Amino acid sequence: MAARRSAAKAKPNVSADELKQYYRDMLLIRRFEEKAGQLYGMGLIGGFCHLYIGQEAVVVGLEAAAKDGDKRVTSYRDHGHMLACGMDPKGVMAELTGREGGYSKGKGGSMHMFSREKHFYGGHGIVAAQVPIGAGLAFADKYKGNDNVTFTYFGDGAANQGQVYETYNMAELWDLPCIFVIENNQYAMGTSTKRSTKSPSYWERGAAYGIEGEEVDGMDVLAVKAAGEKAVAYCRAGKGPYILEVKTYRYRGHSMSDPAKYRTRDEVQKMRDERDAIEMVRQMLLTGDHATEDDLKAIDKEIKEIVNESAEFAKESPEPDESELWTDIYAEELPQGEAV
Ligand SMILES: Cc1ncc(C[n+]2csc(CCOP(=O)(O)OP(=O)(O)O)c2C)c(N)n1
Ligand SMILES: [Mg+2]
Repeated sequence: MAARRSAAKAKPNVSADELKQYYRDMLLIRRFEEKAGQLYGMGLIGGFCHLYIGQEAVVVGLEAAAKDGDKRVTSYRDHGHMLACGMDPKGVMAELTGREGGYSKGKGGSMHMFSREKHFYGGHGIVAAQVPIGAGLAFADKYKGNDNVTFTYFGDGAANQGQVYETYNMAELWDLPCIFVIENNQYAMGTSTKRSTKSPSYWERGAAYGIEGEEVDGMDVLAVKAAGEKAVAYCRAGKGPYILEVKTYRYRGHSMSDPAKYRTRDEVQKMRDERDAIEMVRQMLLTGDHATEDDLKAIDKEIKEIVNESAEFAKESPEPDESELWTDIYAEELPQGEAV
């Protein structure tokens, strides 16, 4: 089976309520990340912190195509993925500040959070390490005989790693229900895709392994949702893995310390002005008469409150007790069949 270019141009019909939900979900990620940036600046968040601002439509569009039981795994740029799959903003923010109320009891920080309840399997600091893990999660579902799929997210930089291609080979060989989502934000730290590869159409590389895939406009939440639905249907039908190369852009630096010498301010501003995913949905809501300015203001206010509450919780939650140094080190053996 050869890969083919079949960009999802046909946009799905969505109701006004669904469109408002995507607006709300993307705005939550953006405001949460802005707040995380502020708390970092105040010294309340330590270590690494990679913000997702600009890329919101990717996870919101794909989560709109997911069902209960589907799994997701990603890199260190993970806050948006957690919020989009329904994890509690308070637990995520408190993990960022290293507090007891965080998803990893304050011991993991920004890059190491998990939720079995929401089937979120991290949060991985080693570039591309999550890719074989994603195939493993998909293997577990195939083995159990259910129709769940796993969204395995990674960046354009990660896409040049060897383990990605070993994983592609096994995933196709065993028809694993794994959607490889390449979040191509055009940069790996300070290295642009132009400087790192002569084969910049990452999804097409799947052809070498017989994996189908396509490129998607990652600034258009409806295009992402449409492509996600197609990929999900393919995987659920037992046809094997699928690659979505989602073209996106991050507005902030790679992490909180980034001299930003590798791109111009104008380039970033142009994306913000002309391609912003949240603004696009905002305009759709207004021009389609699905919402008034006042409706949108009310949503903004509601999101602001959720984010402020999460920040308050993250400041007030105590630091973990010293005894926590000795917990969660070894995995407890789980009864057969309950591993994931
Ligand atoms: C194996 C490994 N090599 C290098 C690093 C340092 N590093 C962290 S992020 C990163 C860039 C990855 O870029 P990309 O995959 O495009 O993801 P993005 O940060 O753009 O989301 C690098 C080289 C690392 N964490 N792990
Ligand atoms: Mg990148």
